[in-house]
Amino acid sequence: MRCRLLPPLVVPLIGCVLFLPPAHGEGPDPLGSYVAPCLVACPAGDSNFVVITRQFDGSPWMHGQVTVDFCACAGFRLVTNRSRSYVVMPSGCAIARDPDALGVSFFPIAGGGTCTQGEARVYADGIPFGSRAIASPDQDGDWVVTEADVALLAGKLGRSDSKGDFDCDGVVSITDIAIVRSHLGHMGDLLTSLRASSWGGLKIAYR
Ligand SMILES: [Ca+2]
Ligand SMILES: [Ca+2]
Ligand SMILES: [Zn+2]
Repeated sequence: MRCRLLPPLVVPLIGCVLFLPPAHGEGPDPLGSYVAPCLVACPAGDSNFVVITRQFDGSPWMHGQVTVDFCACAGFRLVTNRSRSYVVMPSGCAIARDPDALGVSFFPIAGGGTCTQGEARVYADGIPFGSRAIASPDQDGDWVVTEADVALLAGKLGRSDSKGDFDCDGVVSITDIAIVRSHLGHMGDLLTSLRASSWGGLKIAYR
C-alpha cells in the first residue's frame, strides 16, 4: 500500500523492496554461531551436545535443520531404539533437529564406540559448522559402559587422545576416568546391547 504514495517513476527504481519485511532467510553464520567444543555420547543419551545458531546480524537462526553427521566415523554407532529430541536421518549415521526460538539445539546423543579416524561433522542448513572428536564412555562400542571401557581408557592416560578426553583439556587424565565411571552401567537398551556383544559377552551377562 505504501508504494502507491511514491512517484510512479521512482517506484520501479527503489521498488517495494524497501517495504518488504526483513528476510529471515539471511542464513546461519558459522563464525557467529556456537558449537560446543566437546562431544560426549553415552549409549544412554545422557550428555547434551549443544549448537547455537545465529544469523549474520547476531539474531537467532532457526529456519532450517542442524545436523550432526557421524558417517565418517565407522567405529561409532548411534543407538536408535527409541525416539529422542532429534531424528535419525535415513543414512542411520546422522541426526538432525530444528533449533528452538533462540537458535538453540540440544542433542542428547545416544551412541557408543570410537573413531579410528574421522570426526562428527556439524551442519546448519547444509552449511559446514566444523567438526568435533567423539568421546564416548562406551570405548569398545558394545553399547554398555563397563569396567572394560574404564580399562581401555586407563590405557590412554597421559595421552592427547581426543577420543578419551571428556573434559576437553587436551589430555586423558584421572578426571576423564572419573567421568567414564559416572556412566558405568549405562546402556542403549538390554536387547540391542546383547545383540552387539559377542557370544562370550552374552554368556557372561547370563552367568
Ligand atoms: Ca562398552
Ligand atoms: Ca581430559
Ligand atoms: Zn551415561
